[in-house]
Amino acid sequence: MFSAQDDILRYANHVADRFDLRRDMQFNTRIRSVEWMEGTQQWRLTSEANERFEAPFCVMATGCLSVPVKPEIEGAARFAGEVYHTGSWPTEPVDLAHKRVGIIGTGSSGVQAIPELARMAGQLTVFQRTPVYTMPANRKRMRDAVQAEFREHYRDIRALQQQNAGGVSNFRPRKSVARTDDGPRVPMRLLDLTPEQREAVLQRQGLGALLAFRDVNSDAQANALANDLYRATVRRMIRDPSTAERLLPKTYGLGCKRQVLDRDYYETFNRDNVTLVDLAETPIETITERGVRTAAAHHELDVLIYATGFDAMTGALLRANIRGREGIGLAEKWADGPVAYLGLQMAGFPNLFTVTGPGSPSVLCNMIVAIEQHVNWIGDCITHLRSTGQRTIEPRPESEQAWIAHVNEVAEGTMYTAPTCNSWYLGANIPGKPRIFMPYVGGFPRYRDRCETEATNSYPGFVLGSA
Ligand code: NA7
Repeated sequence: MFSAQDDILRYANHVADRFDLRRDMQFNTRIRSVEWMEGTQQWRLTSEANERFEAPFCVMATGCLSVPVKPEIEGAARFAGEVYHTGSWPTEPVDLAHKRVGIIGTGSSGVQAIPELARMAGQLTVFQRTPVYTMPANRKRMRDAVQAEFREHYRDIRALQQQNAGGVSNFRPRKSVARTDDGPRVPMRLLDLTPEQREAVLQRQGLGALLAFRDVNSDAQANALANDLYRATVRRMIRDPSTAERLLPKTYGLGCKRQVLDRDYYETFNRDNVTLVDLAETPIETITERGVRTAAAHHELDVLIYATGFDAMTGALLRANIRGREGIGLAEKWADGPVAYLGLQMAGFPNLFTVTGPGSPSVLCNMIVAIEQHVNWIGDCITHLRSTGQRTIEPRPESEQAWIAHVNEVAEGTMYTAPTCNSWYLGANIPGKPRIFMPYVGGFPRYRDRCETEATNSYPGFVLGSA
């Protein structure tokens, strides 16, 4: 359960080989511009090596979290030690033994890297700007009996994924007795439990149990209670009370940011070789040749690791320099935030498709399920155009506007968009990026039905052109 990066990479390579996909792939090719040629009704892509490619359709499958970002910190270029970003970690092993390592950032990447780094490094200094809510991942080896049952029910699992808001099956093996109690199957309300019952649930199931209560994500009072229970539990896990206080999130609630899962995160701060620096108290003033200077101290480092996240959802699309009809750039169209229909297409950009684009379930759905649905929809759409003698498709501007209004409406009132919440879902991690909730929170089945209605009715929300 919870495959590691090397497992997932091996699986991706296996799929590429098994289905003979490599003959259609060109690696190490960064596209620097994507232009619509009105005369030929083709997209022209130009690579950094000035190779040109022309095609009637262009599918941007550029990923939601594929552009790592480093904050601009004064003096950063001066640092003479090794520098890494968690999102572009080298493929060759990095030797950290006996080194003084610093890490900036405590999102998923930081939280998951910190315990590993603490085991490998001589000293680890964690620079934390905002504390995080993190739950134990309970990563464990999948037992053979469990795996056999997943295989046996493979088709049912795929069908169940289609019916679930997050594209997950929630399949639980029956034959093998689950060794841990994973929590209530039917979500209960936290507010319905007595204090003793709450304590018993936490004791039995750990912190992750808080996420199983349906009111924690929808009711401010339940959310505040869950946040208190979370903090009380974490206080008991950390030996040094002042470190514990610094690690506790207090300015926002559970459910605002993408849920982080960890292994041994809090326990790591009980190690002698780990130091927490709270940037809220002592901000970074500058990076020097030999380390990081905060308002309180100079931290000498051999290695500096940025776990500072990604320009999410729109970053890769905006960097590709896409120009549609009349040479209008995507950056111009999206100056106030991403505008697209169903997260699949943009008015003014005919025959350009985005896979898991902003305004689609994307990162709020099992990504494989979301990607598969988009790829199938795009494939069917191109087949439809070809079989009906049409050459172009793009959304009607009014469809885009109505969809954006709906995307905003369903996000309204959720913990994701609470005024105290800052997350990459909102673009809040990138200075100057418009604050817009980018993924579609209305659930995968509802979204898929909407896409299917478009296809079965010959795309009424789009304009189709024959020449
Ligand atoms: P995230 O979740 O965006 O986290 C980035 C972290 O870096 C977060 O703790 C930030 O603090 C911190 N950060 C960013 N800029 C700075 C500066 N200038 N100074 C100090 N700290 C900073 O990225 P991840 O890579 O962890 O995870 C992204 C997704 O990948 C994750 O949700 C999973 O879906 C996989 P902040 O909270 O902004 O104060």
